[in-house]
Amino acid sequence: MNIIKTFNFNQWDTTVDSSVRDEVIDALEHGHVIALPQLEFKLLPEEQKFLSPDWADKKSKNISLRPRAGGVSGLKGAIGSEADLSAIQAMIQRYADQSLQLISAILPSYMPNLTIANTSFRPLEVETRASSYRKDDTRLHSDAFPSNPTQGTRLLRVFNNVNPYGKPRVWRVGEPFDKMAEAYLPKTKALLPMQAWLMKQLHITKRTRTEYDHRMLQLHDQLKADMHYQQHAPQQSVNFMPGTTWIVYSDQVLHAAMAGQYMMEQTFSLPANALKWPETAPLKVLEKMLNKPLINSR
Ligand code: AKG
Repeated sequence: MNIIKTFNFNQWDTTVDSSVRDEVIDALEHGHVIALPQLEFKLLPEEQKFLSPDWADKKSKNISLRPRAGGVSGLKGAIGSEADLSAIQAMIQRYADQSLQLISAILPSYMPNLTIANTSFRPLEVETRASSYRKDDTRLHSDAFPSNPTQGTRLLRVFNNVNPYGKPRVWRVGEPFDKMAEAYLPKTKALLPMQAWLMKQLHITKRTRTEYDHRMLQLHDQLKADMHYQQHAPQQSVNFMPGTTWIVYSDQVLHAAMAGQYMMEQTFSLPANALKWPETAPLKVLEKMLNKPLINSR
């Protein structure tokens, strides 16, 4: 099965027939990557100078715009004038706005329940020497974050390769989430009593870690630790060429970033119940396998 589903949209505010919208949502929710090779994020002439690793604080790797906190983080301290700071912020904000336009055009049923999360610009070459295996995104994984529990909401991400030298963003994309979970979920454990409460009190987590988050994190870590899985699991390599946009549920699609430099990324979140096919959400897949609820019903 080719996990990449390609469409020829070339406008962020494209007009799409309902039959094509159905194709997009069905493929996306069933774990395909939606590739849009003709949907370019155009940098303005005065923004070309931001295509340099020198702008990034090497510790954070991403230059991020946080919708709630406002402002840009991850910029190297002493670099740039006030004008540069506003210009880089405007560039990232334009990507956020265009990504939202795109979702509104091709996935309009999501709009009432969509939350806009961080937008990032990644000017560094994909890191091949991560500080620990858990942080090594060259290993296949589905997204789960130790300090940032999603509590079951989906992670919908819109990427764009803005490399000016023709260099692709090279990913590996793995097997379907449920196939991986069948093998690895039995090796995960439930939360200990008080564990989630304590982590929240100690500010280890930004909000309460649910059993869902706890199991997703263990799946993430186990996969990254298993070099046999990394090398031998079903997978395909994909080159996302400059000028390509791709959309993916990164909590579901097993992915690894192998090479590339200069990429834009927008994250949205969405409750599992707002999907057209809620049963495809990792939350529902894991709840079905364990035969119990994994989040407190809210
Ligand atoms: C992630 O953000 O989860 C990744 O695996 C990195 C994707 C990329 O940088 O291309």
